[in-house]
Amino acid sequence: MKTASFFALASALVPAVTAHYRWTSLIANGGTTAEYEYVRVNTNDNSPVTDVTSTDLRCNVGGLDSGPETSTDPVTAGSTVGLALDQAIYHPGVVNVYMAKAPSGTNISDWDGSGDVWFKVYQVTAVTDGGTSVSWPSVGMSQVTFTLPADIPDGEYFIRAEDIALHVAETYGGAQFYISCAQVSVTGGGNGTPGPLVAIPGVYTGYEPGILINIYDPIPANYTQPGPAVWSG
Ligand SMILES: *[C@@H]1O[C@H](CO)[C@@H](O)[C@H](O)[C@H]1NC(C)=O
Ligand SMILES: *[C@@H]1O[C@H](CO)[C@@H](O)[C@H](O)[C@H]1NC(C)=O
Ligand SMILES: [Cu+2]
Repeated sequence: MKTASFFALASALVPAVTAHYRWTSLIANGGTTAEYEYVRVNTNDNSPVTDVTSTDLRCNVGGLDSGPETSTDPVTAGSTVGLALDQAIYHPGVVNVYMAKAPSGTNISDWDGSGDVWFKVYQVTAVTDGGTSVSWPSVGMSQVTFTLPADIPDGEYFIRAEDIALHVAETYGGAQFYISCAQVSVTGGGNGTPGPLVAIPGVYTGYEPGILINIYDPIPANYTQPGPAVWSG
């Protein structure tokens, strides 16, 4: 998914680690938790998902099977939560964070996140200036955090982080999705109505202007963040 010269460069800059940055750890209760303690482990070493119609888009390859070995972290509504990466993001692109609430009575370790259940809680978009330059603030980030809305209903949720790498996104299927799902149990919440709700897969067609895009030529004069609006409670 990358050129030989890029791989050599990345290898030189980031020695002795897996090829790609991975969302490995939940951030909650004032700290960063152990790798894959509360994050569902994948089986593809985080090679990117490129098929937006695949269920792999939901929690990465293998992520629908690794729930039983993943713990669920208690968190409080209104507190700061997030996901941390094993190394900083190095592809130009954008980040979305979605959540989905397991049906009451369903153990989230056994849940597959299917249906129109996902809402966006946070995003990192591009910065454009009318076509002279574009910057990607997610590059260099090694974590994203956000405030859990105070009125989010109590229950068990996925927190799903998604980096959409756009360096070879000029052809259909070229955008690369780096994904992980964490498991949390929210208490102290309220009666908010998270939304708009979308399905994953389903939320993207792959033809969105922010997904099927040449980010180099011409330099984008504007950028449309993929996915629904952020719900902030
Ligand atoms: C949910 O399932 C996991 C994995 O099977 C288990 O360890 C955990 O105790 C269950 N949680 C509850 C609240 O039953
Ligand atoms: C920029 O704005 C135009 C006009 O609204 C739109 O057609 C185009 O898709 C946008 N480009 C991006 C990358 O969002
Ligand atoms: Cu890559």
